[in-house]
Amino acid sequence: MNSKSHTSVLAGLFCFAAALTASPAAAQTLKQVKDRGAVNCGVSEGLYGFSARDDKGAWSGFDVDLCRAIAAAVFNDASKVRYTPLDASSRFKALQSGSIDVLSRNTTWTMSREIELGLNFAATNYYDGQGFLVPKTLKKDTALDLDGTKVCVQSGTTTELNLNDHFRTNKMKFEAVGTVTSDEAVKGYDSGRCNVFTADVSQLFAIRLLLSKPDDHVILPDVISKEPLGPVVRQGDAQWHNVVKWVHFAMVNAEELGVTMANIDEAMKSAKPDVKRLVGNEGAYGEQLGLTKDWAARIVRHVGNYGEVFERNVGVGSKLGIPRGINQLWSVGGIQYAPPIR
Ligand SMILES: N[C@@H](CCC(=O)N[C@@H](CS)C(=O)NCC(=O)O)C(=O)O
Repeated sequence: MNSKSHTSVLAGLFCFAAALTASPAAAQTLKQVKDRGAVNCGVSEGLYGFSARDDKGAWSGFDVDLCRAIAAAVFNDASKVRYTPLDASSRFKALQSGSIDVLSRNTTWTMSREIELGLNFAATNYYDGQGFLVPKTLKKDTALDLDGTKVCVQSGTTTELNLNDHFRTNKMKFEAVGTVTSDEAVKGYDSGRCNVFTADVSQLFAIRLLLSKPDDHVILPDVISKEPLGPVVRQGDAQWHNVVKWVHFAMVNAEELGVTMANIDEAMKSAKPDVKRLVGNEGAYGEQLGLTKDWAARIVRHVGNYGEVFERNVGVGSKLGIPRGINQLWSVGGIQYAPPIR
């Protein structure tokens, strides 16, 4: 064997070994999703505005729309999603076991959830914080005025941990009424088993709507924690992680560029370089992701840009009526900021 062919045999072996290490069994999610013809998405059991089912069993909401956006990008069809409703305690096991491909369920990005549980948060699609809901008759104005209260809280959440920190730090006593499902927590609060309800503020807006007399309750102005909420994937599959991450970034970039459900067809003809890259008329960004060139245009066409999704599901014009606040784009004073497609 001459030295040239020796080198090429070695190179061949090296490539074979590299190919083996580059595609472990875990790094197959996108292929599995395509073969199955649907994205398996874990959502909450029912949180109006975020993930809720109507009488016909159809899912909608802000978290549901992230699942739909992934399906739109992969299949050009936002309905190709299988939903698994999960409570707070079972959500991570469902992801670890592979029974879902992505968890899109008002889940807070924390260090231990990535490092200890072997998961990756793909993005923060809702910057939230923990707050308190109280009956107006309790006459409490701040979160520092809750000494001696009974607090309903869902187990297996960051909420439970922050609650303990807050009361301990401020030398207040409380009785925690822990529940497994939000339904139990809502019933507990509505029936007076507890006189304070704590959750991420976005969830308090949703829960207040379920009470027998929503107008008799107020969300206190204080926020006691940072709750960056976003979609989660398993570690070890960079391609799928990138797909979920860039689906979110595409929606934020589309809003920033003024590309909407209504004008997506005009945007496909735009001469602006950054719009051309977004909709797939310049570069091969979609193909490099394992998708098609028009992946981002599909998302906007079927689901909308980030602002459209926010306003439709939870914004001031919706039943929830949540102001956009820090979830505004960075260019108008918020902190939603997506790296550019280029
Ligand atoms: N963001 C927090 C809290 C998430 C959470 O599960 N909150 C409850 C508040 S009620 C909820 O959304 N429950 C809905 C459900 O269990 O379906 C976390 O990730 O731990």
